[in-house]
Amino acid sequence: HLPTLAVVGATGAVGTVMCDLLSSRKNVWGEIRLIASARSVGKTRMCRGEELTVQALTPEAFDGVDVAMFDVPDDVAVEWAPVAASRGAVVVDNSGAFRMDRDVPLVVPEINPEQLRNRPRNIIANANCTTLAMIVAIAPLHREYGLRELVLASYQAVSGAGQLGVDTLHDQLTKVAGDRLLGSRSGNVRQAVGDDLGPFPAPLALNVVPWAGSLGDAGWSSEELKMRNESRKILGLPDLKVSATCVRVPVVTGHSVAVHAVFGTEVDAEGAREVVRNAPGVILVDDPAAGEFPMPIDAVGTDPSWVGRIRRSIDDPRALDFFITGDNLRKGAALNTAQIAELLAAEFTAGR
Ligand code: 2RA
Repeated sequence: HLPTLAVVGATGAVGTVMCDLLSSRKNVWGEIRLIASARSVGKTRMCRGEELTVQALTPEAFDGVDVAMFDVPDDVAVEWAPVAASRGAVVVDNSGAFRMDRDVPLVVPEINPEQLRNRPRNIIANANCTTLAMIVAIAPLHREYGLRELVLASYQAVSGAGQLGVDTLHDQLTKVAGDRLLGSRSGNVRQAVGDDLGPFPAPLALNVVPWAGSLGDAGWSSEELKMRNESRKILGLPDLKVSATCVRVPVVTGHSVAVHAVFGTEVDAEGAREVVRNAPGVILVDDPAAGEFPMPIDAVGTDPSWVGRIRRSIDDPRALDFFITGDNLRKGAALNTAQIAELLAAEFTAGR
């Protein structure tokens, strides 16, 4: 018998992509159970060609479940992931609640699949979408050149803040469309957009907002701290220097990161391109003369992280500058979760 899968948070932005992925990837699952909060119970979703009815989040919903994917807010994950684990499920959690827990591996299948075995709590964490989009390209370069430091600037899409983020941007774009004075000295974007900012601290339409997440220590945002802490854990480099500035941009889906990476040895751009060409989960899109660079409008809906603009730093022969774009709902969330869950499914199938 094939393993039973539960998808918790099945009706959110990530859950919806998850159902698409489960319908298009190799089918390794027996029963699939969709689970969500009270307001979604009874809704139906197409998954793998079957119409499934969303069930309530209760302890009993996990009975007989082998693998449970969670895409819910941190506080819900803190309460419910241990419940699912106590009922015998292995949990793959996409919230921030467990990522830095020493007893919870933070797994990216292309980079550290061996960590999957080390799961005393039967919980495995999925990294933050901004970290994930970037790290699949950083890891092979680290293996080649020995990473010492990362200086990062993100360009994050509104779907990172869920469906409400997407709806907010589209509503704002409607409000600012057509007024050619907006964004100049004589046209006030704040006024045109009004007070409804959705999940963001400022208007996103015709703007960039240097903020994502909540306020952490010393002025750093939670998103910036995640990029640092999660990169260190995934790469197994506890002393890696990381400085990130996280910025929200008026893009629907596709997180991008501008990277300045300093290595232990001298680097060259063509060598780095070769590394990226041969690495799993990334594609090289690096021909500026032909107008080819990584961009969200092209990367959305695709699995790999797109890497381009690779240059050796002019002033440091050990440093590379480059640009990465990845679909924050796919590799950034649902796809990485699905890949981890498929490795677990293979364990179940082999063990039976
Ligand atoms: C964002 N990374 O883009 C966050 C969501 N997990 O808002």
